[in-house]
Amino acid sequence: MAGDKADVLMMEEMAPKTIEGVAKAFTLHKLWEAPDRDRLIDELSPRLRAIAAGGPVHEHVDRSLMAKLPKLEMISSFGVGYDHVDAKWAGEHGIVVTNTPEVLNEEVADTALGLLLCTVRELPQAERYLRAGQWVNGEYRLTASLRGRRAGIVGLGRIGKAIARRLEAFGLPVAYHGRNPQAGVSYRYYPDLVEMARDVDVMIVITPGGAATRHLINAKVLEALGPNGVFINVSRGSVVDQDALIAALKERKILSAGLDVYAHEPNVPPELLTMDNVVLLPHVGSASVPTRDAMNQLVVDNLLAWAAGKKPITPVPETPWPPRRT
Ligand code: NAP
Ligand code: 8YV
Repeated sequence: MAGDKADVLMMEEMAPKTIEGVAKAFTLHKLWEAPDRDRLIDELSPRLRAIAAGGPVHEHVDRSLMAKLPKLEMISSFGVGYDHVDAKWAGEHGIVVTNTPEVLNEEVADTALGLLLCTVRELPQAERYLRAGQWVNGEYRLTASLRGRRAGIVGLGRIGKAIARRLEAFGLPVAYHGRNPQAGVSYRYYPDLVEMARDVDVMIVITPGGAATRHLINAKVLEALGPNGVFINVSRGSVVDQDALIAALKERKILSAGLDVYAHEPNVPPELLTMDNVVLLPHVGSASVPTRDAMNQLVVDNLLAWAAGKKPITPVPETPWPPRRT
């Protein structure tokens, strides 16, 4: 087998640079182009050792797929969040999963702050007002302010800390909630999310998605955030009970929301589209050319490291290296 290119199954259409990078070093199989996906997977089953996953569709790599691929060793996933991959099962079955952390921290934090400013100061609404030619009829209405607010971050990880630094620069006191206090930070830690929601009037969510955080933000949390509360979600749509959020916005239980992520992307509930107290982005947290380039390169580099018999650059915590079956 020496000299043979390993087969790599790509789950969805990734960026051209990733497709090129994978195709150069491996035999690439494009699942999204297969006329019969099950048949392609059956054909590859005796020899497939690696998968490239992640992208706008978030095509799932679940245990039923992995169980069909007895030679599978490696899943290189695009994006820092990997809730579309059953990493626990992979780790237990000797499969390493990699993601693309760190290279997007500052970009996503910039987006979060941009979204916060747009939401509080209604900047997209004001621009729409101008474009609609309404300025000549009078000034845009006065808005809420970021001044005097206290911020609570849900998930003070890599990106959460980058958001916190920006909030500090904007003069906002920062608190945070997570399962554990973070080392090396002086921000106030709240083990109880509702208690933090009561004490802040800006809440920014930046946890992973998946079962452990599903509907972490519910009606009770939003009610505690209160009628002056600004809610920002740049994590995953699954982290928020979307119906409860829509109800809280409608009933003015919170002031406004800025959202980059939704429960069923790319579908956005029509009710949100008609509200004037929300700012809606189409999951663009990391979506700049240089940051996406760095993420795409890391997808390829992780595969190359694995193919060279080295430790992949960014394995996720659920999948130890060297791999072992448990
Ligand atoms: P990270 O460094 O792993 O940080 C995640 C943080 O969430 C940690 O502080 C963790 O603290 C906390 N957390 C995890 N599970 C939790 C739970 N059940 N309850 C409360 N807190 C919990 O990850 P990151 O690199 O900052 O990325 C975070 C997430 O942002 C990604 O997983 C992804 O979903 C999202 N993201 C979105 C975009 C976008 O385009 N909108 C871009 C990049 C990332 P504890 O372990 O102490 O709980
Ligand atoms: C990705 C993200 O662009 O890294 C993540 O977790 O959410 C984004 O940066 C997204 O996963 C791909 O659509």
